[in-house]
Amino acid sequence: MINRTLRILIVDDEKPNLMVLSSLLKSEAQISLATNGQSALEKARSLKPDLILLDIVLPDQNGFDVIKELKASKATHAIPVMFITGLGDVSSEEKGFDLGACDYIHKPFHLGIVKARVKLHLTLARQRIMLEELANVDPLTAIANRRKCDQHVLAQWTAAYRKQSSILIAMVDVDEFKLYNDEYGHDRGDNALSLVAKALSEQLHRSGDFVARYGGEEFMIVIADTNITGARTVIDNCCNAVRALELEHKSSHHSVVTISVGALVIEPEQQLPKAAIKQADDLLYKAKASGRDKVCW
Ligand code: GH3
Ligand code: MG
Ligand code: MG
Ligand code: MG
Repeated sequence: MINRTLRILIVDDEKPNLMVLSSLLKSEAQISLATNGQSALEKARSLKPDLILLDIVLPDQNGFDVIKELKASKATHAIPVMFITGLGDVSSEEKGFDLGACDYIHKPFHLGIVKARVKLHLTLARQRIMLEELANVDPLTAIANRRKCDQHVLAQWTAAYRKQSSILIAMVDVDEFKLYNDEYGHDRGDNALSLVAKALSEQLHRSGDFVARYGGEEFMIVIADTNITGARTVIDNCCNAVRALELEHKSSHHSVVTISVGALVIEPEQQLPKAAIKQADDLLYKAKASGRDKVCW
């Protein structure tokens, strides 16, 4: 199930069209409006709609140029665009599809047909969101999975390389978790992992902060644009937050569930992601060897 309302951006320079279309579609999605190409592009970037209804004849740039810009940008290329236009000739329609439109509706439009086609594209959007979630989210903890993590690390590394900034990579592992399962059973173990994931997420407030379940009882934290001081604070907060859950763990030396962390701040010019992850792993091993419930830098 998708837990958010879908969004449609309607772009048309004629106010009566905007009024008719928004009143027709407001029961299907949250509606935003734009009356020219520039504002359409801005709203597409900021609102990230699930569907754009795009007029072609607009006062500034035409709809073909707008879709070209949408498709050229990483932030907007996946948004389905449906033309709704007075240009009824076959070559315009063909051009619209060539440029990546998902549909092409002629004006004057028939209300029932517009609604039916919009509903179809919203259904496809919902299915796409669900597939993305299945591909990227760990079902037990509801945070990102390993697949998403690998993509994220690579994307952050590339961005940091370009900006000449640093990123934190931290490998987190729950201490003595095999013994936890042995003592309290697998279900309680699952529940503890969910709570640990939630505690870690709650310490990561900025938009560049990221946590994923990397494997069984291992998590990875990635923080963009950071320095060693900021990074240390966040990681210490994560360890404290897990300890503060006070999940009883009788067979552990620490008597509650704790984590060990191997962490480093990398400068992408000096280190590839794979080498950084290997180093975080080695540091984690050191944290384990030196008694657990520790962070090694
Ligand atoms: P260490 O402190 O050295 O990390 O010890 P550990 O026992 O945590 O490490 P080990 O690698 O020996 O065991 C990891 C345990 O984590 C064993 C495995 O059953 C448990 N685990 C992994 N994934 C899950 C899961 O999804 N649910 C539960 N309940 N347990 C899991
Ligand atoms: Mg127009
Ligand atoms: Mg482990
Ligand atoms: Mg462990």
